[in-house]
Amino acid sequence: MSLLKRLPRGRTLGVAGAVGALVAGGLILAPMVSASASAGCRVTYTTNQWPGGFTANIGITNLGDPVSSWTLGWTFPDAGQKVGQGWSATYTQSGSAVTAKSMDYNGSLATGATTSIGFNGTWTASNPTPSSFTLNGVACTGSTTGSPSPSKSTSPSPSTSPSTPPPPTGGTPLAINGQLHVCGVNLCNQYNKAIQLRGMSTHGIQWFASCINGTSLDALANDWKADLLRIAMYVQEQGYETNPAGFTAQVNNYVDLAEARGMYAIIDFHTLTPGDPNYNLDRAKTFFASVAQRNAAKKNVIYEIANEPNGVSWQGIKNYAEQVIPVIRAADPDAVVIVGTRGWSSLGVSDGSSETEIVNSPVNATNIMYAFHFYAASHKDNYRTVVARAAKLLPLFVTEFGTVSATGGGATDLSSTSTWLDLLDQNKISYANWTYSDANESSAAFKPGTCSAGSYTNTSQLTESGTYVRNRIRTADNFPTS
Ligand code: IDC
Repeated sequence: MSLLKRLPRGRTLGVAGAVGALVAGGLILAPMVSASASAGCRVTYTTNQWPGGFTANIGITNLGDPVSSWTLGWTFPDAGQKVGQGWSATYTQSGSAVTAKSMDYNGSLATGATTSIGFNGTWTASNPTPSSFTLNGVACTGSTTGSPSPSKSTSPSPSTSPSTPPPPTGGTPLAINGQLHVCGVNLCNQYNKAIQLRGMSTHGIQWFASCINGTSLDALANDWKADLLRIAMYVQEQGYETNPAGFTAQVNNYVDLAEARGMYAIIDFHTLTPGDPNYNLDRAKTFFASVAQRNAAKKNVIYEIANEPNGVSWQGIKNYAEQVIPVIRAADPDAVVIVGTRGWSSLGVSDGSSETEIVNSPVNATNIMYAFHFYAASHKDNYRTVVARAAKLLPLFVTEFGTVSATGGGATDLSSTSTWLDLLDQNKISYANWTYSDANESSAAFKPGTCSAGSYTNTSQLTESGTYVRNRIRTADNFPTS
């Protein structure tokens, strides 16, 4: 895995590299496409609609021999349905007939590989779902026509089975792991293997936007070798509530910057004061409907619906989650969602409770994880005992931790931090450190003035916390692909 970690970010091995790897593995690949080539496809088409408009998300799975480009075709059942702005394909509509042609970067589809495209559309009378699709002219029935080519029929490799994605075509965390999902108590990658993501949280993006830009995120991806950026969008304290459209756009921009560098992005609805997330329920629904629709086709987005509930019961948090999660699912059905927990996301411990209240009354939703936060100088063995126990029962994600006290300041406690991170590593619990900023407080990774100076790779600019956390994060990942 250390080999993968060392690949330059953004570099793509491409199909030729993948084929070479198969040959090197002892398989015999037919160099030519014979007349009996196999073709076939499966298409999923889901929509989120409102009066007059809709978003369509389309999954295309190639069940036949590998293709280097593709055209998906379908006919709208209603003459009033129109394709508007689309992504990940070039769309053409003539009457009710639509074609979506692949782009340079997603035209290659190995046997069994899936790619996702989508568009925003409009409708007038009704908006029925198209029922038949073609890929390169062949009907997508979910089975294949023609004989499989010899390479496929003799291949024992799971990479060519229709249910397993092909090998990764790049070395970034996102390229290797693809769309994530929750499996048991773990976070799993596209190969259904448990993984741990390690990265950094922004400070409040209303205050420290100067620290998040292409240059700083190049450093986070390439120098820190981080897998993850958490985008802390405060709702109060001059945050989202003061300018919903502006903060939504800022978050989306950071999602794109992280994606371009092969990193995952947690969209953190950073509620803090007041502590009851229901205070922001309407804002949360509006915000998540928008970001989930906009980012539905992306594989790097994880939604964190409430940062640190406090002064509120678990039942109150659960009620909130069960109203916000369906809003996200309607637009982005396959993304992982993280739910904050009682007592500043302490699994209830800071309120004298424990994980038991969640185990006994979990959020009624699938593909979700629960947040746990710690500050190493404040939270020690009694918290670790609960996390060690809860890790066997609940999918946990440490979306925020500090090496310092819960104030965000004070002395670092690197001994406690190291004990914590070892526990998280052992249980493959993903984490993000507070903060990738130059705030004048000891939890910040950079010394004051770093962000205005604009260079992020000189280690003399790191604080004690930044030095320690960078060294932990930049060790090799372990992302199994088989
Ligand atoms: C802190 C910031 C600090 C800011 C304060 C109030 O570090 O600069 O003045 O918030 O907005 C949390 C919260 C996180 C806190 C952090 C440190 O999620 O917003 O940031 N902390 O106090 N939970 C525990 C600690």
